[in-house]
Amino acid sequence: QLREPKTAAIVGCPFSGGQPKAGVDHAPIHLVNAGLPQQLKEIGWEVHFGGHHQFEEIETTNDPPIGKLKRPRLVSSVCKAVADTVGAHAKNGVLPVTIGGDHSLAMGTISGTFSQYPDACVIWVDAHADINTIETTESGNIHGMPVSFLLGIGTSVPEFSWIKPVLRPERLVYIGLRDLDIGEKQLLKQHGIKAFSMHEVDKYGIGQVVEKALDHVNPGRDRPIHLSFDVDALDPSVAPSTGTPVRGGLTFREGHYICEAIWETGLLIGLDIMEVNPSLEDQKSVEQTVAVGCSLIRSALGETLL
Ligand code: 4U7
Ligand code: MN
Ligand code: MN
Ligand code: MN
Repeated sequence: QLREPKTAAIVGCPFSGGQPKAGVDHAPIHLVNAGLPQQLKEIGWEVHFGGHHQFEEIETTNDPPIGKLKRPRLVSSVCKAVADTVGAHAKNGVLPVTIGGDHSLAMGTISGTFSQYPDACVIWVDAHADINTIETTESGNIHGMPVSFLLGIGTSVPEFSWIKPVLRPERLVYIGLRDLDIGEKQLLKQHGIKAFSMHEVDKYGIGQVVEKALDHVNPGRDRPIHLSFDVDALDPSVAPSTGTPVRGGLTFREGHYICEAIWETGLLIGLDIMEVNPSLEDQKSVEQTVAVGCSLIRSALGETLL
């Protein structure tokens, strides 16, 4: 499906409207300034990067909450623009590598890749399930909700009606979960969604967890894979600069192993690296988190240890 020579497009999304903390919008600039485009060239990719997304033209002055949802029109418009960009890259046989920004952006990235690969599956690596609906959300922060929109569960919100329910519950699997709201636990059960929490990572080891996760969403190893990686899946000692850190997360190697194993399938068609926030913690933590973001991307794009 991907063209030769293998080509990646860096989709920088300086967006923070899906959550309340400033700074997550600066992550794409930091990852690119840390040398990401050149690093990908060095591992054999042709890289398209035409500057970061500009969301300025999007109207934000009159955007009152809908139910509890905060900045709903802004988030929707931004994600729609991202869906169009990511969808165009997918159509051209280019691998879209989206750098957030907050995780609400995945409504755009997954809508984009699934427009071209409707039989794809999603591997969602996160401390959180991001599956709250307008009924279950307590925070109203839409970065905790993208999965519900993609599944089409919960009362539909007209402002988001462009999002088609492209994702089926059996084509979604989580790795790394450890901080779910009560309503989210119920939704996972109700819809029979497979999840490997940190408990399963401890029990089976990351190698078996990734194998089991792939067996669930991709038993024939023939479906395209979209990997949506929230850096808060990693332990805060590994990725400290993120908005909603939760202790007890993936080690550096566990995180990279997931990326390496998905690359090895040869099925990766979309990648998101979300929720790096260079305004949080000290400078050393920021540099560490930005570097981890870059190295997760390199691992998912085939960098090998030997
Ligand atoms: B992230 C939360 F309540 N569940 O809905 C919520 F705990 O993209 C957190 O995974 C969401 O970082 C975290 O606000 C969203 C909360
Ligand atoms: Mn800022
Ligand atoms: Mn997330
Ligand atoms: Mn998270």
